[in-house]
Amino acid sequence: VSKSPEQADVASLSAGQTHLADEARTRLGVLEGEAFLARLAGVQSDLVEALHVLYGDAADVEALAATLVRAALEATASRGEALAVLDRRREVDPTWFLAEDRIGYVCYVDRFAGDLQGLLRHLDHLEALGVRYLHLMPLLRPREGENDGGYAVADYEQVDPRLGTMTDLAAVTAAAHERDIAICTDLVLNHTAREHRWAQAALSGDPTYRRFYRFFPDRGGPEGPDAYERTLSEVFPDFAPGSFSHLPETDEWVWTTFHDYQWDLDWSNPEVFQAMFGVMCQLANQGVDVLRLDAVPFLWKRLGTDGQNQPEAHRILQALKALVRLARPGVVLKAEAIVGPDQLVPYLGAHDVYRPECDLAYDNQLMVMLWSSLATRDARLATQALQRRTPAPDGTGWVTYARCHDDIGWAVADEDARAVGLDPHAHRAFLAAFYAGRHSGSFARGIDFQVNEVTGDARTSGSCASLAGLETALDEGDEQQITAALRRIETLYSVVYSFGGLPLVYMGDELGLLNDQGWAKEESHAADNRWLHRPRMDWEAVGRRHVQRTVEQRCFDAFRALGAARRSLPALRSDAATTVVPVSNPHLLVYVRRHRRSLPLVALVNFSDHAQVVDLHDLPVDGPLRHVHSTSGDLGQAHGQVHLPPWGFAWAEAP
Ligand code: OTU
Repeated sequence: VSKSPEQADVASLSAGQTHLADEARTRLGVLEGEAFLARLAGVQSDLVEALHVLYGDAADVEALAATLVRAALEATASRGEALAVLDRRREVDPTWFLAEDRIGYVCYVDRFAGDLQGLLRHLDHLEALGVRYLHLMPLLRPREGENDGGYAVADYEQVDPRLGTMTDLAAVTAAAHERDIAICTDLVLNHTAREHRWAQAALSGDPTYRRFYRFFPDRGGPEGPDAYERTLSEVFPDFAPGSFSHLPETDEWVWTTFHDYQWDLDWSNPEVFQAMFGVMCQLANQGVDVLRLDAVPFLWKRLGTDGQNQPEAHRILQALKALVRLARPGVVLKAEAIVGPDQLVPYLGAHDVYRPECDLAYDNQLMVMLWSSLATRDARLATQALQRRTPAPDGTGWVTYARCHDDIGWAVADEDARAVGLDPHAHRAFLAAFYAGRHSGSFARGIDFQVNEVTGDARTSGSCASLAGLETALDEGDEQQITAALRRIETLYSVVYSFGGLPLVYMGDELGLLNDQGWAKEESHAADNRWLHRPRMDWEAVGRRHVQRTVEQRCFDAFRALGAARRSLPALRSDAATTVVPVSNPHLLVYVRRHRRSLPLVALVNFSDHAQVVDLHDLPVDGPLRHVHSTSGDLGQAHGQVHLPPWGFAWAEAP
């Protein structure tokens, strides 16, 4: 019987393992050594298969796999006792990050607390909100000047000195772990800053590092920039047009999907893979629990495609996942892929055959549907789009959110828009106009981001509160409008907390922080209006949350109550099943969450300025509902109906 090359490599990797087995037992002790070897047995075929697809032509896969496994062993051996304990706990409870009490928060370290030491002094604020997962925005040393909010990394081995040191990071993760808060940090895989030592070595002609990036002598030729750009789409058409940049030093072109100072790595080079796995191990061993893998759709390039979601990009993630499972089984990978749902679910491992890949992925579609429903006062598009989705595979989950540090791209699928009688292009244009406040009757105060002159598409910047109408209402001093805006924020987040996924609160949303009007004053930010919604934390506003009837108190307490309710019910776990239920009232989004450890939970959401009635006959339930949490504190249940206030929501247990 002849073996496929993959099988042959797995076999010889195993043969070389008598040696490895001894080494593992010596390095880790008998119990940990056996655990490592058992994990290796579980991941090695995934690893070898992926490496074959990626590097079978270019490298000796067996040797490469052996080197990577040794690096994983090294990481296991050096992780420290506290992290070894965490790994063990999470091996026993592998869905720890999907539990009902995992509520997330995301902030820039400097904007939230000055630096990493400062962060240690502000953990109480997070604790009060019920936070058990903290995403710290990019914190490795970026290039000087413009650095895309830290997404242009000049050194993966150093923390941004303005924020602290690797030792400070380890102190933050240790302090967070004491409070059962998991720490997430960014890992930018697709590109480095042009100031990174790899890029600088490449620029000075070092052949090893020239192979880390993609250089072109000119724009022409069958595989030159012009040929690629025929099908690539632009991410930043406004301030960084095209996907290649000219280098005056060497008079050649380099691949730059994002800004000209962010050089795309060439992942078809196995040395890039090895180097990045080293970076992962280092971060994991500072106690980082979750790695947010930035811009993963772009990792593999192919002529004649849009350069996103290539099968090899998935293989890279599968190989990295296999190695992380081996080295630090308690560490979770989160995919940042802002792509359509059909392209997105595969990042959670859902291929024809399930292959472990990322554990979490951002639910961009839910976010867009929430804002769309808010603008139109109509939930039919959301119902249509959300009910036909493929669920996340077992053991994985979504990250749900209303706002993040990026703009909102109006990703409404043509098919969904048409199914509810909307013109897709017109609806996307309406949403951009509405949220930029260009539509009469709009409550929103955002601004356009990256208007694409060719397609006419526009995206939107703005904080949750300003987009939800709080800024307008406060300016007008209209108490009724202030209440409406606060309800919109609460109701949006009620979905974020309950739809199915790890909810992420974007810093400031819990206090209704408005747009940062001074965003353009910082020179390195002036070209990028996403800084409109990246304010500094307002600690006076935090103080006002203790003062009755302030905006901050009303907002913060609403978030707290959502958290408390979520923690009380397994049906609100991130991995409980979600079913969207179409109902006759167009203003309502209705969904049911089911988990074997509790009764089904019905969520009712009213996207209208007026009170609405829900008919129990419309719902898949057999009797009266039991109130769990809601805007008004009760269901107003009478004569087989439930009453929802304007912009209100209700959660109820169903018999
Ligand atoms: C990410 O976003 C980050 O979130 C951005 O802040 C960075 O600028 C960017 O990467 C470059 O590092 O295009 O508009 O499918 O959509 O990676 C945001 C993923 C982006 C991309 C996403 C990117």
